[in-house]
Amino acid sequence: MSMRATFRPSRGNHLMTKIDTSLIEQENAAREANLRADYETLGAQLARRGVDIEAITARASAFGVAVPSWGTGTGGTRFARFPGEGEPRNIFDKLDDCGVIHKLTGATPTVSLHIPWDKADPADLLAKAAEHGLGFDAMNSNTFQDHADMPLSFKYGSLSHNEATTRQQAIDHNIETIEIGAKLGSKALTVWIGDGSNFPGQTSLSKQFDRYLESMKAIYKALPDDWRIFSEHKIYEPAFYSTVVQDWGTSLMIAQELGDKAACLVDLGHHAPNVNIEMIVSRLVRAGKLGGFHFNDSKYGDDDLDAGTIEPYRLFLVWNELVDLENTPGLNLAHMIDQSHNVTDPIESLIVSAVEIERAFVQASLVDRTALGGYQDANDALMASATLRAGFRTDVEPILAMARLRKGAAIDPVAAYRASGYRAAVAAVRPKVKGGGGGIV
Ligand SMILES: [Mn+2]
Repeated sequence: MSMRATFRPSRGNHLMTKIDTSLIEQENAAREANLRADYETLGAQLARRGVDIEAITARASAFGVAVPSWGTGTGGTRFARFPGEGEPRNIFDKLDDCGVIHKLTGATPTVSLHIPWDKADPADLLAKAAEHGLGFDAMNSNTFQDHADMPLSFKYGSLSHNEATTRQQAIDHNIETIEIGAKLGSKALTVWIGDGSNFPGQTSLSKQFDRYLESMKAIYKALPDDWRIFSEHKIYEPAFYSTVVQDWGTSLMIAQELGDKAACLVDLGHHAPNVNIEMIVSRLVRAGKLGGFHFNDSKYGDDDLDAGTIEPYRLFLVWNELVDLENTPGLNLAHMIDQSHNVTDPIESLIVSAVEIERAFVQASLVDRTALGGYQDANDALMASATLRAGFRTDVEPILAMARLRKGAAIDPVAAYRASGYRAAVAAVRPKVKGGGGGIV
């Protein structure tokens, strides 16, 4: 498509595409003494609880979550998008921004791409990713909007469309996304569709789901042996009456019907309000069908707010299940962020979000599971709950910061980012984008 000809990686000029290592060292030098004092104090406190701080710091160091390429640009709502300064112009700018996030946090070693938005020559993508030491996580297909180079419209559906020709177009796009991903070292395809209906009676709920399953089986057949396919459910939007893959029950049916290479992807914002998401985690792990996560936060619906900003305890409880079940045979989870940044610098939001997701993981790692099991067996609800919350209440910032310092990332990533002047530098070469209609949500 036309983007392919236009988007080329910039080489050999003076664009700022990285944060200087010396700047991070300088920023860290100003904070290192205080960090070491805080780390020692926390280490002594954890030792009294029978926890070796170094073992926890090693877990924090090994932690990684994928950044979504689309998260580096300003998102928007159905009503409007207000672009920021120095918005990435293409996937190569996005990969530069992802490189900045990883260099400062040391916690985002992979990027999740979206086709067609990120379509480019795979060799160029690999070269740009290598510049930043980045790899590629799950690929995302897109049949929730029309493509300039496709003859048929997805207005009335894609994989579940009532016309076989439109379903085939959607299947072909998913297979092309797999083929691009295979060249990039990705090992999974995430499928989320907007198919559904806006009026009762508009479509046959049963036939529509049958058509969807038939299409997914065709995509499944095209998966390389070492690939997985993730089914991502979402309760509503853009179809507001019914959605084909609306909840984890349907997602589980899909994964079970497709086969061993199929699993469910849970997006934290894709549920009805107050749904017990940690229980869904537990059930899907039990079924051997939890494949991955899209982290974000929400207040009312699929808000795509920054992880940990609204309900940090819920994020902790999800991680508590994941840590509790982490030794389940065959469990292999893809952790990804899926957020829309409307009023912040997307790089700063992604930095803070990655750290908050890691924080919840580390706090969950502090839960005394032997004591918790004992209280559960004794029906001591009060002490069981208190044991859980002891992990959540612990300020693990010194552990997170020490893990970053040791891998050459920043003790205070947002402060280092602001000190670098990266946004102003890229704004000088990335033309200002005009605001407009609704963004992608
Ligand atoms: Mn998602």
